[in-house]
Amino acid sequence: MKRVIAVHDISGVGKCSLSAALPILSAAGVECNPLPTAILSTHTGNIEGYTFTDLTDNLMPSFEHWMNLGLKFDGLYSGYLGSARQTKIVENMADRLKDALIVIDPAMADSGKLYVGFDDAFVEEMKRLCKKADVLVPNITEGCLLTGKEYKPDMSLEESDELLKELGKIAKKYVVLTGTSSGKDTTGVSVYETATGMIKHYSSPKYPGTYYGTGDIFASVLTAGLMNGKNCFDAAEKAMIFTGKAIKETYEEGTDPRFGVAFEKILKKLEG
Ligand code: PXL
Repeated sequence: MKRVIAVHDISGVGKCSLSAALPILSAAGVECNPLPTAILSTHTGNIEGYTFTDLTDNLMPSFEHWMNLGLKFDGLYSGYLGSARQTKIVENMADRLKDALIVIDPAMADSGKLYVGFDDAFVEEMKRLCKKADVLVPNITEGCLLTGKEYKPDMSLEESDELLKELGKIAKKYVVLTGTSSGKDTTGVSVYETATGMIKHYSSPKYPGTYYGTGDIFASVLTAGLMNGKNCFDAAEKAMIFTGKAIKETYEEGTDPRFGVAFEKILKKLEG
């Protein structure tokens, strides 16, 4: 069985980060070893009063313990980090896991804005970490921050292709850019292969509202697909379809989208 270290926070409510990575990778038959970066009561998006406990000092000792046990890891999958110092720690892990696929979601911003708690200095640190990515998985806002391009809410596919190519100078093998769109009723993903310059676009219906945690669901299904031997284009398409279905379930249920999407109902689609 393939084994992946997942370096994300755990938010008790919100179905993002490790609360998505663990069930999704497990359902897809991949062992997920969580390395929590912080513990929060909820995610930080549009919710007041959340608690935050930083776990920076636990990261390297846990990793060293796993190395001392002689464990082999097939992937390192990082997402929301709890402090700027954690970017260097994850870089160090990436350097030491020579045979692992490094998947980095620079989870720090959306809709043109940095998440609460992050600043320009963090973006600079994240830029360095992203150079370690075999597969880099930013949304449009994060892509703009990583490349210094100005954020525009409704980028055309031509514009997002330019952004993809710039991001391709950072990532080693693939860039999977989320939130690209060919029209106002669609959202989708674009995949860029650095070795060939090939770009493919996949699109899905767009639902009104902001659905929190969907970036983490997407990146987790993508990572599972890559671990299970899919190529990056097919893995990204599958992840988009899965995330779209989870959003549709939630939209139809009419629950508060701040508390996450109903991916549990469709987890079985990841089996086999
Ligand atoms: O889904 C991204 C994410 C992860 N973790 C925390 C967050 C967010 C987005 O707001 O706040 C704690």
